[in-house]
Amino acid sequence: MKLYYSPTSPYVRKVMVLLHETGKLGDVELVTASGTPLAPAETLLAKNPLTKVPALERPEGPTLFDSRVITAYLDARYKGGLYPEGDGRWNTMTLEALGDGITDAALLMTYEGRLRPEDKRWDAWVEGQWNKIARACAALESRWMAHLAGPVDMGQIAVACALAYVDFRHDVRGWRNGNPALAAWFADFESRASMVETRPPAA
Ligand SMILES: N[C@@H](CCC(=O)N[C@@H](CS)C(=O)NCC(=O)O)C(=O)O
Repeated sequence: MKLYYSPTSPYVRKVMVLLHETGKLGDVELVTASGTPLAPAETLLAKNPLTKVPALERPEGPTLFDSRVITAYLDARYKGGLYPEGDGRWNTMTLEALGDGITDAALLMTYEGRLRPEDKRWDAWVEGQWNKIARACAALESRWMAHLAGPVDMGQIAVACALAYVDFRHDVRGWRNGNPALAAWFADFESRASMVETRPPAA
C-alpha cells in the first residue's frame, strides 16, 4: 500500500501512530505529497480529488481518504482493537471527532496566518477557531479523563495528535492553562514510542 504523506500533517500522524501501535509500518510505502488549497499537490490529483493527505492507495481497491476512513480500515485489517466493539465504539468515535475538530480549527488558524494576505486577515474569525479549541480542551478536562485513562484507542490517538499540532503551530496560546489533568495525560501519552517516532520536524 502507498500512503500519501506529509511529515507535519496531524491527520497523517494519526495513521502513522496506528501503524506504529499495530507494528505494521512495513506494510506501507510513504509518498510525500504536501500541498495547500492554493498549490495542490500534483501527485494527489489522481488519487484524491480533494488533494489532501492522508490518502491510502491499495492494490485491491480504490484509494481511501480521509484519515478517519483510513484508520478504521487499517484497524479492521490488522484487528488492532483501536475501535472497540459494542457501545464503547461510539465514545471512541466521538472522542476521535473531538480530536479531529481541534485539528481542523488549528489548521484553519495556520492557513489564515500563512496563506491569507495580511490585509485580508480577520482576527475575530481566528479567535472563533481558537474558542473551539479552548472549549474542546475544557470538555476533555471535565468529561473525558476517565476515557483517556483507559486502554489506547483511536480517540486518544486523535486527541494526542491534535494537541501536539496545537503545540507545534500555536504554542503561544497555552492550551494547558486551566487543563492540568489533560496536560498530565498528554505528557504521558506523548512519551509513547509511537508518538516519539512520529514527531514532526522542527517548525
Ligand atoms: N479531514 C481530512 C483533513 C486532511 C487535511 O486537511 N490535510 C491537510 C494537511 S494537514 C491537507 O492535505 N491540506 C491540503 C489542502 O487543503 O489542499 C482528514 O482527516 O484526512
